[in-house]
Amino acid sequence: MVHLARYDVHALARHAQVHAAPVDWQNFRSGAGVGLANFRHEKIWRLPSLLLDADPPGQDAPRRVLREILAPPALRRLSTVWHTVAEDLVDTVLAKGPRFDAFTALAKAFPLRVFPDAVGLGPENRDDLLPYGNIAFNAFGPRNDLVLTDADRAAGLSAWANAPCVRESLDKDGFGARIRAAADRGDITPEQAPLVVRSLLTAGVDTTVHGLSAALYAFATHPDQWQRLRERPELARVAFDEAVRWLSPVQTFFRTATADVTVAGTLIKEGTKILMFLGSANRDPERWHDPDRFDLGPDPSGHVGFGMGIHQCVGQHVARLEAEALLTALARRVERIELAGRPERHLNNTLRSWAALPVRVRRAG
Ligand code: OVM
Repeated sequence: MVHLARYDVHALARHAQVHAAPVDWQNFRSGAGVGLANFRHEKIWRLPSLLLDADPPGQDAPRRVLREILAPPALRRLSTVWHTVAEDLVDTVLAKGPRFDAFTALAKAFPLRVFPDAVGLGPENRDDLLPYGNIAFNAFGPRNDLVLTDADRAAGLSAWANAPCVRESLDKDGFGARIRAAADRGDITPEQAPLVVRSLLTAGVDTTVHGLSAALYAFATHPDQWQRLRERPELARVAFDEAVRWLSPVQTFFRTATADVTVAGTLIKEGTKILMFLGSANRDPERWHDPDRFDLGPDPSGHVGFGMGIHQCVGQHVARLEAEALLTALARRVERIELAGRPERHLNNTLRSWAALPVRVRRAG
C-alpha cells in the first residue's frame, strides 16, 4: 500500500488487496462516492448513483432489479439481433477498403448502434452518450484540466441524462421500460427508476467502447492470438475478458474506510479514501503467470476489471455479448489484422481510452 500525500489517499495495487477491499464492503464503503471526492464534505456534480455510490441496504433493490434485466437469459433475444448488426457493420466497413480506424468504425460504432436501442432510447441526443460518460468517468478523479475543460457541459448533460428516462420517451420493450415496470410492481420506487436508467446511460457506453477497443488493439498486436480466435471463435468471450484483464478499460475506483482498518500492516483511518488500481492488480505477477502477455490460453477469470464483490459490474453480460458479436463477425471475415499507424489515446481520469486505432486487414478467402 502507498500513501498519496497530495490527496491523502491510500492506494492498493496488488491483486490480493484490490480483490479483498471491495469484498469487505462493511469496512470499505461506496456511499461517500467511488471517486476521489468525498461526498460527506464535497460538492457533487450530480445526484449519487443508486448502484455505484451506495451501500446495502440502499443499493440492494435497484441492483436486484437491474441484475435481472441484464442477466444472460434476458439477453438471449438480443443476441440474434446483435450478431446480425455486427455482421452488417463489419461487411460495410470492409467494403470500403482494407485500412480503417477500428476505434471509430467498429469499437465506437457498434455499441452506439445496439445499446441505445436496447435501452429503448429515442433517436434524440444519442451523440451525448459518449461525452456524458467521459465526463462521469473524469469526475471520479481529481479536479484537473480534464474536468475543468468540460465543466460548462456537465450540468446540461447531467440534466439530459435524467430527461430520456421519463416513461413517454422509452420504448415499450427495452431495458428502460423494464426498469419502469419494476417500479410499477413496487420492486423499486417510482423516484428510483429514472436514476437506474441513468446508470445504464453512464456506465453502458464508454466502458464497452473502450473495452472493445482494448480487444481490437490486443489482436492487432498479437497475430498468433488472432489466429487462435479464428480457429476457435467460441473463445471470443474469454478473449474479451483477457483484453479487459490486460488493459483494464476502467483503471481505478475508490472506497472510503468506515472504521480504522489495517491493510498490509498499515493503519487506514476512518473516513480516508482508498484508491484501488484495477489495472495494476490485473497484471500482478503474484497472481498471474506472465501477466504482461495477452494470451487466450490461461483463464482470465478472477481479474478485477469488472470490479469485485457486491458492486461487481451489473452490465458485464451485456458487454460480453457485444464483444462476442463483434469479434466473431470480424474473425469470420478477416484473416489478418495489424496496426497501420500509431494508435491514439484519449485521456480520461478513470478510463484507459482511445481516440484512434488505425488498422489494415486482409480479408479471409
Ligand atoms: C452509475 C455508474 C455505474 C458504474 C460506473 C459508472 C460512470 C457509473 O451507476 O452511474 O461510471
